[in-house]
Amino acid sequence: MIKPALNIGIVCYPTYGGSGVVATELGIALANEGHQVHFISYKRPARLGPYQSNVYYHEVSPMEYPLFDFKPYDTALTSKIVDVALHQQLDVLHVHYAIPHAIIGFLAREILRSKGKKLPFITTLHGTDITLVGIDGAFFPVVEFSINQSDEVTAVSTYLKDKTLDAFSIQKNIQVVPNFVDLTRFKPATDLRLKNRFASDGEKIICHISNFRKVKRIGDIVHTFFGMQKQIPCKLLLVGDGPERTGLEDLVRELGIAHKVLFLGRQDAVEDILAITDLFMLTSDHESFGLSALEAMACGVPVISSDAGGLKEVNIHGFSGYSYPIGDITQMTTGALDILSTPEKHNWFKANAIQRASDFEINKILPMYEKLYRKAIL
Ligand code: GMT
Repeated sequence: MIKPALNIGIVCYPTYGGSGVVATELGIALANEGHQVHFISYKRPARLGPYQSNVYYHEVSPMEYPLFDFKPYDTALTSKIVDVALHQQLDVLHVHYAIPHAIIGFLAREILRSKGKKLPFITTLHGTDITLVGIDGAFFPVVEFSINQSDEVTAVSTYLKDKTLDAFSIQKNIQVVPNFVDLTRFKPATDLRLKNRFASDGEKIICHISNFRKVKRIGDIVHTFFGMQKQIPCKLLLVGDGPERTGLEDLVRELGIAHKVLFLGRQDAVEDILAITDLFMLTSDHESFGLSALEAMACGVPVISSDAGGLKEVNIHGFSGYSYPIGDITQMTTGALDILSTPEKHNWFKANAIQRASDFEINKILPMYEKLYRKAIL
């Protein structure tokens, strides 16, 4: 039996953070399945791209008023959800990142209930909304309450589910729905011209992509690369931007490797860069999943990661790469050199990385969300 298409509202951060990327890719995939998808945010999500069928974007712009030192975004977002739900006949709302979106989902649902409209909401927990920010006293009671009030709750890894259950008093079932990757977009390169722009023949490309926050411990990657470049010809591509960038630029100058480290800034087409990469590094302090590592693996790139949080559920030690204790630069250097030591070994890890990434293929994960939406609507 063909199931009817749904009208789905998606609330997310529109910037370069992982939760916004997951929300956007999910919305696009749902639209491709024939659902009507309405993104509600303060800026057009970065990965949304140009017009696509079944995808709509509703911008939230809280008004200015002299009384407001802080513009009341939460109130404006709630009002926008209520408006979209009523006029676009939303069936379900999916909010990504608990703060403040889960409590806003609750408010919108209750306002709509008072108007005779049902709008169940699903909250997806992504990581720092629990591990760093959510547990802070400034947010704790609201996060706990709004998780419990959600019609359905998902977490992107078993680690994050367990963390949430440890930190809060949760009565709801939390379903693990892992992040996903589109293997038709993230795939190994066939045209190596881009690689030649960064590296000369025989030089290996090491890459890291993030929002350059302290939690990513990019200094560990620079120190690992420092050890590697003494042994093999290689270049380090650092993609992204954020508060740590200036300090990292100073560090590579101090180490005398500035000519081998390229800061590429924020990039939209990360798949093109990953496709010409030989080894990816993600050595964070905390990581509930590590989407960039999965995207690298889909491109046939082995990963050196820390064993933080959900990262070890993604990168399998000794198979798709190596996973080491946080901050263990010595082992990370040895492991990276081992993966790249011979073409045969490198190819073995590359093939395994693709195989592991295929466990998270978007077509395997999308039905889990669709099933949850239909359950919440009942
Ligand atoms: O840390 C980031 O890059 C941003 C953050 C977010 O929520 O925007 O990412 C979290 O969600 C991603 C998507 O689910 C996960 O892949 C990241 O592991 C997670 N970050 C942390 O847990 C630090």
